[in-house]
Amino acid sequence: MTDRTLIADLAPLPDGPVAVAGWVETVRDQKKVQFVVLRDESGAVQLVRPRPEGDDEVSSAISGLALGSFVRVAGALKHDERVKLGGIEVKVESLDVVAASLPEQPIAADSSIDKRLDHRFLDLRNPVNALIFKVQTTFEHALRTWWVQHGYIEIHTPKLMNSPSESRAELFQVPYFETTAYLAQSPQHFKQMAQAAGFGKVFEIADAFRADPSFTARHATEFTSVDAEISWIDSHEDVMAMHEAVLVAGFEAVREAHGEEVERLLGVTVEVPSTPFPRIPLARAKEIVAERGYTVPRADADMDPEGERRISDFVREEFGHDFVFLTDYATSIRPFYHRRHDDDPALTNSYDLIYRGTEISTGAQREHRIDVLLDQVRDKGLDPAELDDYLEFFRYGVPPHGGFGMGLARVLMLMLGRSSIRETTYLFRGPNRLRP
Ligand code: AMO
Repeated sequence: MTDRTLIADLAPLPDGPVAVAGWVETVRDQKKVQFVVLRDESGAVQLVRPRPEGDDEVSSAISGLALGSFVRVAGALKHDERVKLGGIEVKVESLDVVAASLPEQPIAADSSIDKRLDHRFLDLRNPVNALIFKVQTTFEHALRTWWVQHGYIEIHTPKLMNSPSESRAELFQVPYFETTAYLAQSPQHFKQMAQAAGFGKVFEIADAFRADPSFTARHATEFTSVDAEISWIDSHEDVMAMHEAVLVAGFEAVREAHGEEVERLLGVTVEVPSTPFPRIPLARAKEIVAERGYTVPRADADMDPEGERRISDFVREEFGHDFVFLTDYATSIRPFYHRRHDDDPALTNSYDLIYRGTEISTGAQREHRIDVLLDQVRDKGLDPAELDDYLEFFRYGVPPHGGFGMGLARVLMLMLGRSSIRETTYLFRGPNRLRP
């Protein structure tokens, strides 16, 4: 490993010799003194070099630096309150260009998102963008830790399947030797299989694929889905209670590890939600937005994005909360595997979780009784033969169970006040984007 001190670790050191390495962010090449801002993955520091009479090797190297080049520097650390960047500077004694950059940077901080994505590796050198993925790491880690502490088993389900995992819509097909495979739209079948296997409580954080041709700020063709599934529940209420608890653990960890930096770099306060989150039946939510002047286009349809924004405004005003569970979706707009109400088969034991005006999750109790499940498959016009591998899980006894799926990039987008999941996905995939 290169012998270097991380820039973030310089400040507590006494004045004296140090070695640092990073890329050149700015150069001010003045007659009497040269300044360079050097950045590594931890932060930035000012390098300074008084210019000798007649240039020497080091001053010539600094003059010739292309922005973005990676350099290694040995020099003397000096604390000086007048230095705006952290009150320290490094007086350069030697400077090696480890890897020179091309002279022109193809993007700037204000380039279009499409251009930024074309050069994503440069875009992510911007500490504002890198911070998003530090937050993601902390958030994911906190969810995983919460689940492990509560006795969950982590599973990795296959992404190549012989049947659709959700519906025939939005399905990627790939040639698979003599047959055709489908890319998993969710781990739905296999997280339920874990309940038939007696695992009790499982989670998975993994990619899901949807051949969704939309260009909205919240749709991708490949996204990270955060999934959990638990047995021995009485209703979707048990799933919601787990869902909100694990989210609180995630938000607390982010606030503690990055709250100050998120505020400084992104101008956003990380707010840990209180529990329980408000719950509103979908039918009532539609009435509420109608009373407030917006009619969701079709009575038998899901909330549309405008309806989601409006109900979130209501919940913020009424309950001071950023989250709301919309519950009890109509059977007609839910998949065959959702458990229907015992006393009203037109409604399901299900929910969507809306956060700051956008759906981030769907959850439900599942139908675990094979005879009822078969009826529901037929009722939806599906062919039981095509779902036979899935249905087989239910032929040997499965406890009542339920779970949820949540889009990771959507949570981060809303938590960090970003305008699109293109910014909160490491490498976004959409209908027009298959590179880099
Ligand atoms: P659903 O299809 O609602 O439910 O997906 C769950 C969550 O996944 C995210 N999501 C997406 N994110 C980005 N781009 C997309 N194209 C996309 N599609 C979905 C959303 C959404 O709320 N199996 C069920 C979940 C369950 O019941 O356990 C499912 O997949 O945040």
